[in-house]
Amino acid sequence: MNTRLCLVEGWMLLALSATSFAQIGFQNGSFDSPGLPSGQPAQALDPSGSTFITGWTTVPGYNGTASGAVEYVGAWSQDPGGYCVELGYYSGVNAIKQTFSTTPSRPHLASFWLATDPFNGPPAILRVSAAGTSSDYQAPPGSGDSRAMGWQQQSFVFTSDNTGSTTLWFGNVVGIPAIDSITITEVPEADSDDDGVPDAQDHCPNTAPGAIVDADGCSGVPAPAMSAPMMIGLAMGLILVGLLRVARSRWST
Ligand SMILES: [Ca+2]
Repeated sequence: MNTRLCLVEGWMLLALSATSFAQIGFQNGSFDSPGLPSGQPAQALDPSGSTFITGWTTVPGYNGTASGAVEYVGAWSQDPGGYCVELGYYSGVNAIKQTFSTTPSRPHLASFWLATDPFNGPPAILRVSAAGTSSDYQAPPGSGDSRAMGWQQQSFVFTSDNTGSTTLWFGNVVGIPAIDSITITEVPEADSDDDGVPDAQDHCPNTAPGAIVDADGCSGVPAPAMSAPMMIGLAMGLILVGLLRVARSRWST
């Protein structure tokens, strides 16, 4: 293998390792499965124990009770042509959850879109929880227009425990929050010298940029003590001093 090819492969590996990757076990974050028969705009689901929505189960809400319905809604989804879910419909308390595999003890980012039922105005409050962490989110007020719900994107960060799986839970605390388009991303481990070996496993945490490294993150070549611009500046300074000395010696003779 020639050196150039090796370098290209090294950079490809670096690029791959620097890219966070979607959580493979998580499914149907946009609620578009199973869908509803043509002409049916919504389906009220039992507030606990329904597995109608692919990958999801309806469960008791934040206070341990399950009432009202989880509403599976077409037409006003965040993703055009799809479906979304409304929690706490109507004047109820309920939640949905999904369990999926996760790399142990890694930070994860859950992104989701949030709105309030357009015809039940006061801003809804949604609770999200996973792996012992939970956060509340206030949605914008109901817009009164199902075609312009005022969807807002939100982020929830959690660290997976050491069991190899995580349960993500969404429930209403106030009103009727609508949720849609959920994605889970594992946050890549810190890699200060960007050599593709995470800091926790890197025996040489300061390798030169672009160096080809082994499994321990070592290249055998120490990092330069000075940056390239500093070295160029120093070289130019030395040349200038040299020229001044030559000029001075000429004038003094
Ligand atoms: Ca959707």
